[in-house]
Amino acid sequence: MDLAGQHILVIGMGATGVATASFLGARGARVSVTDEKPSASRGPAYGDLLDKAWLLEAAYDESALAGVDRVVPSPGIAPHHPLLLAACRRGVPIMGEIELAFRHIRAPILAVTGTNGKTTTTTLLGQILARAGKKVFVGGNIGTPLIAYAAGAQEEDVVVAEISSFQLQWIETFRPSAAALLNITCDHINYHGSFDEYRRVKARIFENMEQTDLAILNADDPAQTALVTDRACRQAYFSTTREVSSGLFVAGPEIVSRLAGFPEERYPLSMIPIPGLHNAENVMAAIAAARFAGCAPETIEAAVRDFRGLPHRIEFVGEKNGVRYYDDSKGTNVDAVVRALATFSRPVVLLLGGRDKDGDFQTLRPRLKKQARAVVYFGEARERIASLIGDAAPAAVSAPTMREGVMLAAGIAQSGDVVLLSPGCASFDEFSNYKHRGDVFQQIVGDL
Ligand code: UMA
Repeated sequence: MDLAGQHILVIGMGATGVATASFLGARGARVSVTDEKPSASRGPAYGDLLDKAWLLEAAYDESALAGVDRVVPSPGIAPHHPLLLAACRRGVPIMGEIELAFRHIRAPILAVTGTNGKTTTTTLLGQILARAGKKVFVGGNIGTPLIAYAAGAQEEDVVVAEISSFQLQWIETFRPSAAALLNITCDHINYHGSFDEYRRVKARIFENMEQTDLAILNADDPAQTALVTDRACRQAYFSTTREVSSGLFVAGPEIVSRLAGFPEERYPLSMIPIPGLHNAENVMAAIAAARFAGCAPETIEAAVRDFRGLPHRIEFVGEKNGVRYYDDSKGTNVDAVVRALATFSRPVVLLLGGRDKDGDFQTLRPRLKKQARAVVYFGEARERIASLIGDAAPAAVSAPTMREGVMLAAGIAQSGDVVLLSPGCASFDEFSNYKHRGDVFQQIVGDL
């Protein structure tokens, strides 16, 4: 794609926007940039752009579109953002960062998407490939934007990319060699407008895939039924509940792999060191992609055995007076809370709250009834959530901040219980992100 001489507007100057502007500028484009934040508070990486001759700082309004050939929005810019609506009205093409990166990346891309489990699966897949001796870049929604990789030397054999629905919004030709869709449950409705639209955008990950490519799907997820059956690419399914003819499934103490083109293989479930059936799903998806990429079963098993999981995902923090504390700060939607609860057989005191994302909290009712000793509602969303499901657990209390919530939980929990931070909400009411929330939680627990 020839970018020289083009005038491109990049919206949002976070990690993606700054990397995109640098990429475009280095290829001879004139780059206008805009952000709701004033220039001075856009961070040091943005500051480094300011001396570039190709950079133009534009106002955060429709005037930014004057004379531009194309718009590249950051993933966080919602599709109904006024600037994007104005670009559509004026006929200015919109291209996502993932699309731009794809057009310049040489290595095959193994992509992972889904509402929950993306980061775990992406990380595990990266570790399996590295263990198999491949040079691998792991990036995308997990951290380093793909466009930053596209800008570099690109010496890797393979790219493992975590891809969010936000990033799929503006793709055109993006075609991963293999793509796993782990699950689709209610999330990001504020951004996409409806669950159907969210589901439609998620499924776009497969839309350009061809016969030699592999789509990996969850056979147990009703939201995925019939998503790819009409596609040209190969398909592999995974299931924890039933036998599948092409793919992987859990049978007793084993994972059975029946991938097309491979002999039947078996992996012990006990090789998976991270708890929960949802992690068996993540591992099966990673196995399918790793076998497709040429990794041997022994290498896969060894890498899975050594996998230690990720911070803030049902992470054991410590034990105090017989109560075990777990940090699942990454559990920012209701489905993640259901999954986290399902990993425990002990009574749970659940910390739920933060900034509401319009989650369907009613779906927690059966789990809370079965497992919760109490729920502590905290943060901005506490009143709304309590008004919806406050009667679902035997006890319910409420605290304005997470810190006060943890103190209440510590007072309620009895020896043998679990205190679980799995907030089902975003963190931005009190913290800069979920990592910050998890770090603070761990600090509070450490101080107990
Ligand atoms: N901004 C505006 N107007 C808006 C919204 C944002 O000007 O309406 C500006 C903000 O002031 C800020 C910039 O845009 O300066 C932020 O852009 P961004 O939100 O796209 O964030 P990036 O820093 O570019 O990070 C993005 C992903 N963020 C989002 O999708 C919200 C990161 O995923 C990703 O790691 C990174 O690109 C590299 O690919 C984070 C995330 O929360 C972890 N993702 C969501 C999720 O996992 O659920 C999808």
